[in-house]
Amino acid sequence: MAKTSQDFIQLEHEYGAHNYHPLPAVLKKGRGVYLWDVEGKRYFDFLSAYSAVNQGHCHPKIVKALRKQAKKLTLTSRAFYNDSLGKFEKFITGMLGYDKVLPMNTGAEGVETALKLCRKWAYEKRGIPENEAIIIACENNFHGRTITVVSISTDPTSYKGFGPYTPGFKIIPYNNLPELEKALKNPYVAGFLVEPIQGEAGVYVPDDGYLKGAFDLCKKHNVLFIADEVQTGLCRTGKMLACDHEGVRPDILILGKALSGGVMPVSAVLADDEIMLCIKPGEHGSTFGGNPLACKVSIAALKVLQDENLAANAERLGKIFRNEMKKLEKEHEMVEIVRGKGLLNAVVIKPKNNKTAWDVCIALKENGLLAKPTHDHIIRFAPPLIITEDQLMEAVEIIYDTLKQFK
Ligand code: IF1
Repeated sequence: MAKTSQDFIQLEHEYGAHNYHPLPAVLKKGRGVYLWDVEGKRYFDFLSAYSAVNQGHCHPKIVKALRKQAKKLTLTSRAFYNDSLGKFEKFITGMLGYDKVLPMNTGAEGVETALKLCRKWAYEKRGIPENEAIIIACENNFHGRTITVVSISTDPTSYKGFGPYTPGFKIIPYNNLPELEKALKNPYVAGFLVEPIQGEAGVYVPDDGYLKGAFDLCKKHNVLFIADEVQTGLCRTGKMLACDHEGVRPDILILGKALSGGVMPVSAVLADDEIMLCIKPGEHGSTFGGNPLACKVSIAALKVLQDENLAANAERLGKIFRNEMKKLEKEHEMVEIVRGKGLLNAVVIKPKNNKTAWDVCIALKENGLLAKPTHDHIIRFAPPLIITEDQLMEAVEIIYDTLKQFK
């Protein structure tokens, strides 16, 4: 009977695919900003399941909605109507200001749905010849793990060995308007898929004005601006959507992760009728997309974001966090730069005495804070958005003390 962390790690090694290299923390309980491992040790969660638990682990209001609906009706499939989907659709389209929403499950499915919508719109509304549509994406993107999505990745870890790749994409540098303008000269370009901040790439925040400039260029060429806000959306960067920082309203908006508060997979694509109605009945969907359980959970998760003013909290505490980390930049040679927006931040670690970001994360874990390096030298710090200033300062202390160990 597995009891210790090592027992559970061994079980996963023995019986599970080796498609991850997790930090050696075996977690059994989560509440708010905290996680507990099987030995009862408590941690600050500074990854938030990659921004899926913005509302904090096991938020009581979201769990209550889950339990209530789970006893009534969990899944009907879309072969029939149900009494929860319309309520969810009305709620989220009203909240975010779009005509319609197409509900799916994972973020990757949301991205695939957006790509299909864009292509359909290209052929039906833009008059681009069938099968000729081109969608522009950015270097160092991360949009998920399906074959079409890894076809546009520039990270060999994501795409190598999974070819042949889906055609119909053009990759350009991120945060580079002249390159976008050049690519838009191709009359077959139908869409531009972009993360408002590149999370996996290491929390790359583009220059102020990039999103607005890109949006305006897309409008000039009648090309759809498609925002992947799976990670940056839902208050993570200090606004409801990261695009809100520049007043950009994406033509197609992709959400996931915190759309359920981390309770179950829920994703969604929002667009206005001119785009959304290009997909006709029977042309797209999924077994679980828009299931009653997901709908009720998601309404509760969205209400928590609003009721607890999580965007404002992320904005305020993110500034405090970056100020504290910037002090570290001065004092500590391993801390190269700090960057981020709201509570999506990253610290670039300069390896010292062959100690890398991984070693720092192991030490952080020993000191009670969980974070994960992205690539070899960047540590993303993204706590649940419900974190208080006191909790944040306690976590900053842990980061300070841990980095001192590497002096
Ligand atoms: C893993 C990364 C983050 C995403 C954006 C779509 C998706 C993601 C901007 C797809 C998912 C997850 C996937 C997860 C780890 C995590 C991740 F490290 F992989 F890149 F957050 F940065 N768009 N990101 O960030 O959503 O299908 O996963 O629901 O694959 O290891 P999904």
